[in-house]
Amino acid sequence: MQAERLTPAIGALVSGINLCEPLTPAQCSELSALLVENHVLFFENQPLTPRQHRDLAANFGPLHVHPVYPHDPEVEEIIVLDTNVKNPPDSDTWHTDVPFIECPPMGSLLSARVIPPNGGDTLWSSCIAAYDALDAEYKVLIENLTAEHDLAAAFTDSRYGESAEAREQLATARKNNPPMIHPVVRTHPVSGKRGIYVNQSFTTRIIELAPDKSAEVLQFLTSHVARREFVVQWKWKPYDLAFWDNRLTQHFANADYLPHRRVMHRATILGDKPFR
Ligand SMILES: O=C(O)CCC(=O)C(=O)O
Ligand SMILES: [Fe+2]
Repeated sequence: MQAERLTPAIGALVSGINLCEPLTPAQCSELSALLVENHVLFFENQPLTPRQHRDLAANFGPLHVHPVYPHDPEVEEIIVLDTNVKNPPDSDTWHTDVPFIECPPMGSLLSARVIPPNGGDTLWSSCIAAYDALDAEYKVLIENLTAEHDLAAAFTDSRYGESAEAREQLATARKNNPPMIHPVVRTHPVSGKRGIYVNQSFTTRIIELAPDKSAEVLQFLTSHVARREFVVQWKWKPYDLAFWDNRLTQHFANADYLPHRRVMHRATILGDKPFR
C-alpha cells in the first residue's frame, strides 16, 4: 500500500490495495493509521458491490442505518444518494455525517457509481487544521462551550416531506433522534488532536451563549472551517472510493451538475461519544 499526500492539511491518494477482497488485520490497522494521519483517503478503481462495500466498512466498527436517506434494496447499511432533476442534491453545505446522535460516526466510505460528465466534486476540510489556525484568545473563548446538533435542521419538511409517507418517516426520525449536545471543541480519540466540532448543516445553537452571540460564533467557526487552506477537493471517476475520518473533518458536495444524474453509495461507521 502506498499513500501520496494531496495537500498540506488533508487528504491522501492510496494505491496498491484491492478493497473488493477481504482485508487482512494488518491492512485494517494500516488503513486506520493512514486515516488518522491524512483525515480522508481516496482509492481509485474499486468496483465494490453493496455487500462488499458494507463488509469493507464493517472492518472498522458497527454500521449506522440512516433514518431518512434511502438505502440499497438488499443492504440497508448502504445509503443510495441518487441525485437528479427530480431529487436535487442537498449535500452542498459543510457538515459532518450524523452528528445528531450520542456516538456520531467515526468514518464514512463513499463509492462513486454514476458521475456527471463534469462537476459534482466533493470537498473535505480538516477541522484540526482549522482549530490550530485560530488565535489563542479565540481558543479560550470556545474551550468549554457545547452546541446542539439537530437532524431536523438539515432534514426539513420542505425538502424531505413531499408525500404523507415521507412526512411520517421524517416525524419518526425526529422522534428517535432528538437534538443532541456535543462539545464545540472535541479531542480526536486516537491522535489526541483537538478540532472544531460545529457545522453549518446541523448545529443550531451554542448552549452557553445568548442567541446573538451563539449565531455570531457559529457563523464564524463554520465559515472558518471552509477556508481553502484546510480543504482538499476530489474530482470523481466511477468506482473511486473516499474514506473519511468523520470525527474531525467536514465535507461539502458541489451541486453544479444538474440536469445530469449522479449516484453515490455510502456506508457509515459508528464512532464514540465526543469529548473535550
Ligand atoms: O455526494 C457526495 O459527494 C457527498 C454526500 C455526503 O455528504 C455524504 O455522502 O455524506
Ligand atoms: Fe455527508
